[in-house]
Amino acid sequence: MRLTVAQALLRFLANQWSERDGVERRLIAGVFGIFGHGNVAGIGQALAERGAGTGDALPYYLARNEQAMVHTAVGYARTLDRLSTFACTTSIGPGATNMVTGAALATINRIPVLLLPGDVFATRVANPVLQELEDPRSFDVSVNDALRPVSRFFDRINRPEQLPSALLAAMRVLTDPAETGAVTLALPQDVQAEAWDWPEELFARRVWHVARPVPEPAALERARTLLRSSSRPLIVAGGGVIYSGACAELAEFAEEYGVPVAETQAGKGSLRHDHPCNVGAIGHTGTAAANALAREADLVIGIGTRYSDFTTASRTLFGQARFLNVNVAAFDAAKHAGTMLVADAREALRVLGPDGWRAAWTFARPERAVLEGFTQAVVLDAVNDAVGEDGVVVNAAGSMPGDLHRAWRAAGPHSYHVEYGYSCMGYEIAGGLGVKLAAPEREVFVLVGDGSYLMMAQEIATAVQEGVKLIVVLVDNHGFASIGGLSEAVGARRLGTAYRARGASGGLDGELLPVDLAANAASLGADVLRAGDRAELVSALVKAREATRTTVVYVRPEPGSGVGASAWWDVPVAEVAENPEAREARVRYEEAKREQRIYL
Ligand SMILES: Cc1ncc(C[n+]2csc(CCOP(=O)(O)OP(=O)(O)O)c2C)c(N)n1
Ligand SMILES: [Mg+2]
Repeated sequence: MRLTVAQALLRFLANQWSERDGVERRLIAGVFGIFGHGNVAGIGQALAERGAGTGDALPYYLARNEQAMVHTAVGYARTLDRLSTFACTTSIGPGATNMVTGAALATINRIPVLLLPGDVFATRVANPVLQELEDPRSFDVSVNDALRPVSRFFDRINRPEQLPSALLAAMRVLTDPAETGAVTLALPQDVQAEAWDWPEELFARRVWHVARPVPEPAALERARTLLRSSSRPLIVAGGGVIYSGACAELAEFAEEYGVPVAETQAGKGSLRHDHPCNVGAIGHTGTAAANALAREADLVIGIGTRYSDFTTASRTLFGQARFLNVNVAAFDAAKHAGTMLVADAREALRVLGPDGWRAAWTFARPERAVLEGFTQAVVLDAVNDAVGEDGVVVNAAGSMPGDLHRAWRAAGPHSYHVEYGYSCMGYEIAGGLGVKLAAPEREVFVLVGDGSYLMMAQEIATAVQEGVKLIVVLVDNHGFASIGGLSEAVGARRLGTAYRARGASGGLDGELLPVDLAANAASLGADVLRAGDRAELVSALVKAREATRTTVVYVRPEPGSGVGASAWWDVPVAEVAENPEAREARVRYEEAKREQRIYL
């Protein structure tokens, strides 16, 4: 079949399916793209032609920023347990490098996205093309090489014949639960438009079976032996529990063997918040209840977790516990010199428990704080009520992720969507759009700080364009509450963390800026509601739920609402300093650091 490389690529993608537990879905749900000279005549032409020829197999979406469209693909794929995602097409140069941050976020969170940046001419006849990086040492380098370290598979299609094997490799990585992340196929702009005679079988319907590896018998025996020797086990449930669909099995295991379950950010919602075995969030942003257990546990059973420093309180949390790590990726299973059980979480939980064994300790569940005034904690509590049983909350960076991790009452595995692998300011609205595209029947509540909003608010226009309804709760505290607090704690005097004009002293300590973010949201096409206290917020949230259009609820809570941390986080403090706060902070830092356990 004679087609251009771009036409062949799209025809191939439209025929790829994922399958798990007998359910098939389109692996590539559609294409997000921003066009420029690097993709308009290749992928752009092919998309236009396919739209006319083959209906809605690969719908096209126009985003406002290339980074944002990768976030949207991540929000979508995470909501669908990584079984379906979007392709993202860009021009060459800035359009392509705008995706680097999105790619890093996807890979760090182990979420599949397919990136199709345009690239400089393979023939090089017309070079340097507009936006080409010229490396005097090698003509083989382009800006797209910046995507290599943040991609789990990267290839550049310099000749049409290279396309089929590159496509198969790309689909394999996207659908491999241990390998998945950003997959990049860089497409030189001349090659995209080049025709070739393709074998028809390239376009056959192809189903990618998403594996559920079962534990190796000997490894299972080692894990059971370890469990039998433990009387105070604690489960740390990570995102892998949710992606595997292992929540029911986790609940059964915890109940049957009497094991408390603590949750990471990605794992929050693995158990309902009111499940008797759920002791809440773990780590630096964890509950006092979970962290107390972590300090006493003799065995940590990590399931589908990558053990970030927030989870381990920078390796100060788990006293003298040993580790049993259930993970589909050997890389994660081997962490902390753990006993490795390389397997799908659901398959492992079904067979893991040894006969007659039961944990021999009692545990307390976290207590609910009493809330007053109109602090951030009160805002989150009111949003929590509005999200209810069927909504979803989305967030990523600032002071909210910690408060949410600790205090949010999650109704289920897909009701809590906090991106905390990359904690990327700007993910919130773009990611929320992806969540809503994946779960149109649910109300999606995006919580966004003013700092994050100012980085990437523009996808509100994309949501309006698509008629996709989001509820965005915009929390304005005039700057970086999170980093402001951290700055003070490390002796950096809150430098550069408030949105204030340059003042008489020459520093950024003048008047609050006359920036009206509510008006900004309205200008992007959203309906906007302002709320000044809890009662107004509650009624605004009711209105927002009833609305059919994207609605922004704008709040300015009182400062100082953060709940104190019950475990440490390693942020190195200046070893020498003139200011006394920094010197005092250094003393505290060195003291805390002594608790750090250098696991293998
Ligand atoms: C892209 C990006 N840049 C910088 C940071 C570091 N950082 C983390 S939180 C934060 C401030 C967030 O401000 P805002 O969204 O207003 O939330 P608040 O802390 O006020 O709750 C910064 C700068 C980040 N996480 N992501
Ligand atoms: Mg802020």
